[in-house]
Amino acid sequence: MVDKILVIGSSGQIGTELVEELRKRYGNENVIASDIKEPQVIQHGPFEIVDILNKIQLADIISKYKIKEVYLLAALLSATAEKNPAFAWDLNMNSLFNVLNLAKEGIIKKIFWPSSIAVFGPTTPKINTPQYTIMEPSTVYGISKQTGERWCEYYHKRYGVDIRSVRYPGLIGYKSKPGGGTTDYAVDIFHQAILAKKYECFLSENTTLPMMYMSDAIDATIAIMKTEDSKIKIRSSYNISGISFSPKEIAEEINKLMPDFKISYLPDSRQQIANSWPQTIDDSYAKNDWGWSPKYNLFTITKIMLENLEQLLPKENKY
Ligand code: NAD
Ligand code: AKB
Repeated sequence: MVDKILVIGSSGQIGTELVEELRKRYGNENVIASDIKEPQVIQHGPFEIVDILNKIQLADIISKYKIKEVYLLAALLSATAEKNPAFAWDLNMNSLFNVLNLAKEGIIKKIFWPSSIAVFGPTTPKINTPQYTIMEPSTVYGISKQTGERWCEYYHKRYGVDIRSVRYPGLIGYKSKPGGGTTDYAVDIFHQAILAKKYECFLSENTTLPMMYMSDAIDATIAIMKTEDSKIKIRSSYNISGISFSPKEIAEEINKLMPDFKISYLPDSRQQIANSWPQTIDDSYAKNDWGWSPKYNLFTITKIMLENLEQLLPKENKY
């Protein structure tokens, strides 16, 4: 029998695609989607409104479906978190404690919780950023992710909680809109290319950041969860790397398929956040421990994003 899975924050950018893939693998009825808002796309399978900060609601759903595995995706991302640091801290930390404590009590067996490249800060080496290095994040989001990593490791060592985590870079997909991050430009740019043939970027042209196509991120997530327990050596969070590029480089790639696309630059407060993050990531621990390997490069991502958004975005809004 398959263990029942609960995805919390399932209506967001990652949740939308993770639920679809988990259901393909484990069956619609075995994957329960949950969020405080309705799904962005039509999903086939159970959906429940659950506020992760409401312990009673959470306990009810866990018991109703006899949940054994939780993917906790609810969080405020970097840019949104800066607008309300106190609430971001409350949501990002207490959501994690609510789930960790269910595992500590033996009610659930396994947790996936994502960290981020935001755990690194201005004093971290920016090129080929190592797994173990200086970590002085300067955003409330980064501080919450770094603290979360420490608690994950603590709950594993102290209480034997089976928690698995990766530090996602900026994620790019066409199936849903991003939810308030600094790397969102790398999704928005494709929408605006299709809708307006131009894009005003909120980061400067040479701001290089680590990024990844959503399918690679979903593969990494499911792969780390399926890996034999003894092979997961890091219980804080694993570096994983896809590709790295700047706004100028992605615009050049779009121009190869859409020669009349134009980009301009008007950096805002997100520039400072981007400046504090790595440019490239060393993911050798993930490669060695559980065989991580990305498949998509900038060329394939650009082609997939443009082709799919051309079909999906409403014709009447196009240029
Ligand atoms: P998102 O903002 O698109 O989705 C988060 C979802 O959580 C939303 O649907 C939101 O409604 C839901 N949510 C918010 N408060 C909730 C609550 N109280 N109870 C239940 N649900 C609630 O974010 P995402 O991009 O899907 O990211 C998911 C996770 O991955 C987050 O932890 C984020 O930090 C991490 N991450 C994402 C990226 C990325 O590029 N998308 C990169 C690094 C890490
Ligand atoms: C953000 O920009 O906040 C996220 C992340 C890298 O964690 N995409």
